[in-house]
Amino acid sequence: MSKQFQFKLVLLGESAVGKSSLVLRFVKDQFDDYRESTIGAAFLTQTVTLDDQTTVKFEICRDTAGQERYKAPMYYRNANCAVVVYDITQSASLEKARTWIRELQRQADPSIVIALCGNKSDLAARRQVSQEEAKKYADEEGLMWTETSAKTGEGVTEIFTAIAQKLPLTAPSATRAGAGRAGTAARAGLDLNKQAGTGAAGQPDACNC
Ligand SMILES: Nc1nc2c(ncn2[C@@H]2O[C@H](COP(=O)(O)OP(=O)(O)OP(=O)(O)O)[C@@H](O)[C@H]2O)c(=O)[nH]1
Ligand SMILES: [Mg+2]
Repeated sequence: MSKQFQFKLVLLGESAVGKSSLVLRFVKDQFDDYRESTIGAAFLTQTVTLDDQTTVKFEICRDTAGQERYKAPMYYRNANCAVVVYDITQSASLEKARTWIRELQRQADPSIVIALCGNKSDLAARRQVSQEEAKKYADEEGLMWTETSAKTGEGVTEIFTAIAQKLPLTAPSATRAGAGRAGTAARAGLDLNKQAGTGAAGQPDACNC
């Protein structure tokens, strides 16, 4: 019997680091060089297939504009996982990411899975944040870490798949990650199946945050 798990994912980070672009790449496999700053919160879904039997559907909600920080607790309340994004060409954006992570560690559900994501890896020639520095910080804090490019697609599927693998898959259609980190034993043959799932991938939907 196949099982579908559902988790709420939020993206946090300074304005213009590429949060909306990462979602657009993940959900629709598109990129827009002139993406406008997010004003409202869009709600999208995308499904990752872990194996023949198991799919993880992400409700990607509260893709907030970086400026809207004062509304933060609303955005990550009930989130099962968070992608905290910085721009590898802007060292100040890593500082902002650290602030978000501290806040999540203090205020979010203790079982939240946090991934630190250095976006714009295609702009490595303008790099201000070294991989060593970011990885060291992530290791110290026990976070997942990777670099991505929403522009080229590098690392994007991988970060969401890695999150899906780390989430506690204990009950079908789980909407809360309240069951600890159980059920994360290694699963072979990971792949992303963008067509899978019950909902139409990429379609805005009602947000129940
Ligand atoms: N070169 C490059 N540009 C990127 C990448 N990701 C995003 N951008 C560009 O960076 C700018 C900001 O991207 P957004 O996705 O709007 O950033 P955001 O974090 O959602 O910004 P706010 O909604 O204001 O918080 C846009 O011009 C994007 O085209 C990337 O991986 N590489
Ligand atoms: Mg945005």
